[in-house]
Amino acid sequence: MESTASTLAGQADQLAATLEADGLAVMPGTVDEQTLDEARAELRRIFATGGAGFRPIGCEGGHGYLAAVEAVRAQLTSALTVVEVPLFTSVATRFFARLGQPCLLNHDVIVTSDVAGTRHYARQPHFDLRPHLKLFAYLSDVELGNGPFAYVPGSHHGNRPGQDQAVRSGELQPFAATRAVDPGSLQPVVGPAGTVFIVDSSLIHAGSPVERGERLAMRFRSHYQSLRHSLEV
Ligand SMILES: O=C(O)CCC(=O)C(=O)O
Repeated sequence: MESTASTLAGQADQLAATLEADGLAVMPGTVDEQTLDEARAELRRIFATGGAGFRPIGCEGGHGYLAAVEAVRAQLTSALTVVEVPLFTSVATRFFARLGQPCLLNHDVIVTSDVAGTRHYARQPHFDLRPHLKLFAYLSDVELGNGPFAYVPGSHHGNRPGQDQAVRSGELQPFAATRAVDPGSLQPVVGPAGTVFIVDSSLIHAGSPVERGERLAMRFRSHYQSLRHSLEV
């Protein structure tokens, strides 16, 4: 019988290959209902109180808060069990090995609630200013009408040279360059609550508008140590 370690390594190899080819890979597995309920309650408490250690990220008509994970760990005990899993660590380690630079795994977290009319900077197709790996988790069912994350498969390849250069030099590209992109054909990621996916931030992507219901989500960012997020969006 195959050992757990070699099964994990095989899954991580496969996910890392999908991430490399497409720029996005959906993690296998499901999250149990109790964990989802508790994680949702944790996010609702942050939205209701403003959450000690979090700061708002400029989201009109919805909620969006950002924090360093270590500063808010106690407020996200169930939410963190969804994403602090060995499979992600294995994939992320493979991803960051490409440039041979040290990284900070799950360094910061953004928790959001998008409803009809919510507006924020991520509606516009872009790639991210600071190259990183994003771990995205839906805590509500996400269908076409309620704001799926959308991306152009393979578009990270075109943006990579500039982003790799940013990592090597420590100099970010101009913000405007990250928005002057051809949105091509954005493909939505739909899935039930508990869907978790990994995104190469060099990918062209956007948050689709919500037409009905709510999209409750969290995203964790893993950074090259040299270009860690300064906790600005
Ligand atoms: O909210 C979304 O679906 C998109 C988020 C996004 O663009 C980002 O994290 O850079």
